[in-house]
Parts: sequence; C-alpha cells; structure tokens
Amino acid sequence: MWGIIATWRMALEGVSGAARMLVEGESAGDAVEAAVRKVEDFPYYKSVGFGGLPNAEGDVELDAGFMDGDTLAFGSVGALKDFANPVSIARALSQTTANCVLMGEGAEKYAARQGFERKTMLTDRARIRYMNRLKTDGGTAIHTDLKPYAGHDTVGMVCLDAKGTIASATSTSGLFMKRPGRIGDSPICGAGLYADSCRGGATVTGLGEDCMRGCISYEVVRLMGEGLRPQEACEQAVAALDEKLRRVRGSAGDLSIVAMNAQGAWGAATNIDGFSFVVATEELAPVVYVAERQGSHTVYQPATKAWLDEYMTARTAPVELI
Ligand code: SD4
Repeated sequence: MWGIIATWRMALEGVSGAARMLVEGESAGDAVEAAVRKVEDFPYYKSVGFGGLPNAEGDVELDAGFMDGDTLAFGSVGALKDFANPVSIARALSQTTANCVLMGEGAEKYAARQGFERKTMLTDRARIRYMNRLKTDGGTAIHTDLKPYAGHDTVGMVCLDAKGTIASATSTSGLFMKRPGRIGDSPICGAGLYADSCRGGATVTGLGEDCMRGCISYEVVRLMGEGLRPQEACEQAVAALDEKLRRVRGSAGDLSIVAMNAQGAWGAATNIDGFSFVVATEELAPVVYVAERQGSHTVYQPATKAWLDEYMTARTAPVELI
C-alpha cells in the first residue's frame, strides 16, 4: 500500500505527481520532496516558496523541514533567504549526522556550499501586498498579535511508499509580517511534522506558536502508536490542544493536521472551517477534501467544482497597489 496526504488544495498538483512516482515504486522521500518543490515553485501561492509573503522588513524568509521515518533522520532550515527550494536543503541536511537544523545565515552558507539554486523569492505580487499592508497598518511593520491570515497555506505532506517507508515534509514563508528571524513550527521536529515508519506520520498547519506548544505532530504519531486510527488520533490531539490553549491562554490559534499510518489509513482534523487537504492512495485517485470542525470532531467532503474554481480564481486574481 502506498499513499500521500497533504495540507491545503495547493498540494494537488504535487500530490498527483507524487502518486505517479509511487506507482512506479519510487521512494517516499523522493516523492514527498518532488511534491513540495512543485508547491514552492508555483508563484501564485502566497505562503510557500517563490511568491511567499515577506516579513515585517519586506524580506521573504522561508522555513522547511524533512523527516525520514525509517531512520528518524530530520533536517530543517529556518528564516532562509534567496534559495529556490528550501525543502531540498532540509532534506540534504537530514542526511547529515549533526548540524542538521540550520537557521538564517548559517542555512544560506550551507545551501550555497552545496550548490543549491539561488533565487530572489519576492515576487511583484508579494511586494504589492506588503506595500498595501504597510499602508493599511499606518506604516507599523512589527505586529505582536500575528494570526494566520485567510489563505495562509503552509504545505505539509506525509507519504508512505510501497516498501513501507514514511517520510514527511513541510515548506512555508510563515506568517505575513512576522518579525525578522521568526521561526514557526514547520521546521521544528515533532511540532510541524513527524515521521516514524513503524507508526505513521503527521504534519500541521496553523498558528506556529500554538502548534509548537502541543508538539502536535508528534502527539498524533504517538496516539497512532497506541493503536488509534489516524482520524481518531488527529481529532483527539486537535481537540485536546485547542481546549488546553483556550483554558490556559484564553484562545487557541488555527490548528489543522493531517496524518497517515503505516498501513496507509489516513485522517485529518481542524479547529477551523474551510481547511482543505489532498489525499491519494493506491485505492484513491488524488482528491481534494474540505473539512470543518463539528464540536471535537472534524467532518469533510470532496471539494465541489465551484469551490475548486473559486480557489484558483482567488489565488490568481490581479493584485493592485492601493
Ligand atoms: C507558521 N505554521 O509559520 C506556519 C503558518 C501556517 O498555514 O501553517 N500557515 O506559523
């Protein structure tokens, strides 16, 4: 059995390509890296890779992580500027025995030494959104109460190949107008992603600071290891962290998680409405689902054609200076 599950509609083309690779017997690591690169390269997604929204100083700083569930090898980069495919740098780092989590300048030096492609990641569209935001915020660049904005779409994927290897990967530009140097959950092992080929993998999208507080990807894998089905594990972990955050902090940020176990069964849970995700397995052609919270449960259905059309129309609409 092979399978792949990923956060947000944006993953569809990458997941479809990965599914073809998995049919051909390629590895989970190769498939998930190729799938995430596809999202990073698409300029209309404003929260991953090329076209990602900048930080408070107008610089695009990218976070990405990669984990191999056979060996627990983990690599990540944070606040990385001017490289085309952070996920590939994270994967290369996962193959080193130490120094495998690098941030900022150190990550850039490593990427340059390894010959990764340099690229200016700020697009005209992203620059216009930044200028507009400065205007609507009266020129205040630094925010202390950043929230994920509508259309905040960190890509996270969990992939199982026919040999039983699970790999997970993430990539994001993080929160729009974040402080320079801010790292979210996406490059943090156990928070943004986790993979263990004996139990399963999970990856999350949402408010990074809150995702980290619950080490939520690890928690879902841990629950699957105790025998919970992926759907139960996702729902239980999201409901527990959401409840705890509300109780001890007064509010909970967005938390949306997807998971797949070692048998290729999958699940998803969210504490918001309108969380989309993509799944493909040996038995299921790539499909986009749209999920919503119902109490402590999550329900989802395949996206309608109208929903899919509107998604792309919104992302590719012209952006103008205000
Ligand atoms: C972050 N978790 O940097 C990311 C943002 C995100 O969908 O997931 N957006 O906090």
